[in-house]
Amino acid sequence: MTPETLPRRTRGRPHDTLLSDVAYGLQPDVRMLPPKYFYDDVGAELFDRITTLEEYYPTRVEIEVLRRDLPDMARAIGPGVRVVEFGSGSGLKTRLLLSALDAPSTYIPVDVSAAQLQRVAAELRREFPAIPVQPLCADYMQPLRLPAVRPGTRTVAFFPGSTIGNLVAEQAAAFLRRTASECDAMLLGTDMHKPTPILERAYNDEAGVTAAFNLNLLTRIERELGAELRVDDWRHHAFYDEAAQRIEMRLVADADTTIVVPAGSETLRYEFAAGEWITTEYSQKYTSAGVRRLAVETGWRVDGEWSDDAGWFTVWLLTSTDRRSG
Ligand code: AVJ
Repeated sequence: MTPETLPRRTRGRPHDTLLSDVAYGLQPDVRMLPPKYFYDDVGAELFDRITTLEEYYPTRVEIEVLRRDLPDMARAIGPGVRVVEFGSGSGLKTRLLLSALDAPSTYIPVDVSAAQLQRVAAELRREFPAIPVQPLCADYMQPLRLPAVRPGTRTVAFFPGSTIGNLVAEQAAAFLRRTASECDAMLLGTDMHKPTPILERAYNDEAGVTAAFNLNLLTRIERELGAELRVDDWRHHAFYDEAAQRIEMRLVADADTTIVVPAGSETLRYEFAAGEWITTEYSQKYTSAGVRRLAVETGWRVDGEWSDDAGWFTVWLLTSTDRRSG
């Protein structure tokens, strides 16, 4: 397994692994790691802390919109729906949604972490004894295998947090096209384009929690892959790329440094000169017109748009134009 052969060998793998994605992503002409690997136990904890930071407005503002407008959203969605959440729904947003809906038939959290799913399922069953919880352990970026449903029951996807912003345009389009064939409706959260200083503050908090979240990716690679690297040689960098309308997060080498990754019988070495970087996350910001265009191009109709007064964050109700039911 030499770096030169990896792109071919890893392309289109059904199950990406940390090792294959690191071996591919650290190559000199790639230098990019998928943000999904941020969320080990430590990373999930750090992300929870990010959502409570004054600078990080998206979670707070989305919850504000949900608190105010969920009655409206629930009326538009209708009674008896099956809710499929992309992500394990550990938080307040899921509770607000399940409380607002009229007699949801089932709640299906979809997550790759079985442990996380079991925790969430146990909590929600206790809190919502009338709603069957059927966790699905899966990568929601792959086609879903949802359980069969009684004819007439509509399936509504819940994808809050602007997590869709981690996907580049063509991935987001593919994801929406696929889910339009799997679900009847979607409640989607998107973080909106806004002045650069506000966005850059949100990803460069004073307390350094976002920096720790970014750098934890290196600690994870060190621990889980037995890699040799020096975390202290790296620093967090996040900026708003106004042309692309997205936050880009990087790990920047502060000194010449090396990452050595054991891979079976081989050892992969990646050299970085001071100032070189690895891109670790894109976080796309949207305009209303942009979301509308993306939705109609991927098999959805826009049936609702709810934002805070400043227009910082929007929750959308999309209805699939790709299915007969509903
Ligand atoms: C969970 C992907 C929506 O992009 O704002 C927060 C992750 N990264 N701070 C985002 C994140 C740095 C977050 N998403």
